[in-house]
Amino acid sequence: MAKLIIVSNRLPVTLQRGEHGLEVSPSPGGLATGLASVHGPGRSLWVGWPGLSNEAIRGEEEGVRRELSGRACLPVFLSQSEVRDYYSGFSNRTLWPLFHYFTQHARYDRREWDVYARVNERFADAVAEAAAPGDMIWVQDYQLMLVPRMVRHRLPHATIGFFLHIPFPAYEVFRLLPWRRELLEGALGADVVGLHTYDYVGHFLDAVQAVLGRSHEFADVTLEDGRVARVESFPMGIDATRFETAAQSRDAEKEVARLRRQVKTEKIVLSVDRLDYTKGILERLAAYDVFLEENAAWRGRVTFVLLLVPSRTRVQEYQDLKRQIDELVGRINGQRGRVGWTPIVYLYRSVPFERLVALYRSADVALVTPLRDGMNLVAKEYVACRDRGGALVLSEFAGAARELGGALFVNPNDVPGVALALRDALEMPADEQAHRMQWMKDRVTAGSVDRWAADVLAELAAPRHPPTGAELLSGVEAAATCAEFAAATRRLLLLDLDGTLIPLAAHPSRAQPSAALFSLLERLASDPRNELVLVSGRDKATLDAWFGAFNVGLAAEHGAWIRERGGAWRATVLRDAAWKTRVMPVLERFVRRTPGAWIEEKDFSLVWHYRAAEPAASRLRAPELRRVLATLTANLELHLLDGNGVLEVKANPFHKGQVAAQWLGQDTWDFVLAAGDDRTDEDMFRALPALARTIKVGPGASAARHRLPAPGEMIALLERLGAEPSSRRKR
Ligand code: ADQ
Repeated sequence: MAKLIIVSNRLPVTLQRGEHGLEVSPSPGGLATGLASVHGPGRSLWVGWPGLSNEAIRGEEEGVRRELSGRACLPVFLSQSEVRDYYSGFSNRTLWPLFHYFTQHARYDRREWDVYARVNERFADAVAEAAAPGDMIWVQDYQLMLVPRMVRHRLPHATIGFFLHIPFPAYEVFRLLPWRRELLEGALGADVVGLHTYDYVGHFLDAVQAVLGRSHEFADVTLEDGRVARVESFPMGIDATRFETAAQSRDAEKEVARLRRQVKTEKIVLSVDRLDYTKGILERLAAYDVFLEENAAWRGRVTFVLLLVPSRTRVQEYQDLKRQIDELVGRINGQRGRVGWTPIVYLYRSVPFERLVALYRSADVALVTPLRDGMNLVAKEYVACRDRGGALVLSEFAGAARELGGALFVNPNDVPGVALALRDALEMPADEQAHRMQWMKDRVTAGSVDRWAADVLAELAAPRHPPTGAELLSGVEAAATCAEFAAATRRLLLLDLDGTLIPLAAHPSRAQPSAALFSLLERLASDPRNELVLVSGRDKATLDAWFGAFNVGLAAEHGAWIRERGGAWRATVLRDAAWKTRVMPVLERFVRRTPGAWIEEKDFSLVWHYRAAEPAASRLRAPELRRVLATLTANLELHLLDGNGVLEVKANPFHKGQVAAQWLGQDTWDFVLAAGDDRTDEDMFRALPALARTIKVGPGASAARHRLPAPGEMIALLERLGAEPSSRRKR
């Protein structure tokens, strides 16, 4: 039976050396709990580092393997120096700071990069060895960005997903990396590249365009080998039910009561993070200090519980930050505290789940103010633990801000602004708190982590685009084409002009059919067995001037106008809604996140109505949706219209696919040939049956069966058809 192979830096269990030798305990963090629903013996295999270096487990490797294999885990063993260079080094001192816009902390060390690449190879080897045909491989996060491509090399036909848990930065920041190309190509080894938000999707696509020169169609990137990688946003959630149930339990109640006895102030403000410079901890403390300074009435009535879990303690920046936090907490408590009141209760440790839930439950305000955060699950956990009240102050730079519309948003660099938001949160009327919290709770419950994993896996399981190789038309195939043509009596030829039969020129007015081309087309058109249709983006006046006297069908402006043989020009009203199947899910997502918004479907457009939506929600979502749609539809013939309370995506209803369909339906053809060179011709190729002879002229991915290098070769092929000896011309 096919299985899922999850690949991450750390396994969901960690090895430790205890009193009785090696011990196994669950790894902390959201990923292990998040994937619990899909991971288990018989269903999946988890490949990762077990948390102890080779030196520490020397001689016990086999035992470790056996122990882990019972938990469906496959270890990748790393030496101390590899952990230092690959993990603490390149992952956490280059990629982590850079992707969070901390360019001043990022260093570019060639040696560390080499080790990073080598360790990634090791992971890819382990995956390739463990994978059986049909398995799905899902690679996690920035430590393993090269793995998808490395696995693709080893297993060209594998189904591979990649998910980045941290932000993908704007191109101007990403381009600082000396290894930007390798990292992008690495990730694009996957069939599906997942990111938390559409902003990151946009940044990723920008980088792909700028660094690799590859454009995308609705976030589908076509690669050199014709493979298509889909880039998509999958906002990760939490196990909301687990938090909710625990928060309502009797144990939690007891724990809350105990906490309340210890913290005697009227209100509790809480923050929970890994100790990391991206989390904005110093700025948050400064804001709390300003809040106390400016709101004398609150002094003595509020306690700030600052819970930090130790993280990356061997990295210098983290040690420095720890010292600065210690000092600042000491200074604020020393200066502002008094007998009977400590403004900040500072805990530097990991707390068990039940305590964490009780803390969320007792906090009147959660201050979640990272300077940058891929998602931030703490914000969601707080929401899941609340009943009615409670207020969330949330940084606009956390991915979670895209979903939790009921929060009070802050720019964490704006210290007075955060102080103000904290006061507003503490003084917010109960009914407003309840209303905002309910709105967020609905979101957190609907977007659970199970759902997230299921969505990613469903996308991975979805059939991919057919391979778009378009092989060079060989001599044998050319001969076969001629033979088929000769044997046929009802032949349809759909030919594009510019770039296909007429070489492209700097300006369209300079590109003209040659005398030889005119005579070739005339010859083909005069054979009664042939139906020749010239399908162009040119206007009808130009086509008339060139071919008005010919016995051919004409389609101008990509099919907006059609002239059948011997007929007059007529406007077409055609419809095709393939694009809607891609745009609709995006609009639906935004409807789910924007209470009161709805979608209207028209023949040529989809409309996202937000006039009746919650004003706070639509203020946030409408510009975001506009940006998202602009990015996704950048290379398609779709227009985006900003209306009054509406956003409309409108398609050009005419394209060459409809021209092809129209002529295809007119007769029973025994030979169909279509040739074209650009994106607009792809619609034509896709509209034709598999047996049709479709030819892409020039380089680039295509849905056509075959390819010819340039118009010269295309004309030569048509010359051969026109001169076919067995063709008995009746004039
Ligand atoms: P993190 O940077 O670790 O994750 P976050 O999403 O907030 O950030 O997750 C932290 C987790 O650790 C939460 O589940 C929280 O409950 C727990 N935690 C924090 N402090 C704790 C403490 N003192 N005791 C016990 N538990 C504690 C990275 C990215 C995020 C992204 C996640 C998931 O940086 O942006 O949301 O991955 O993709």
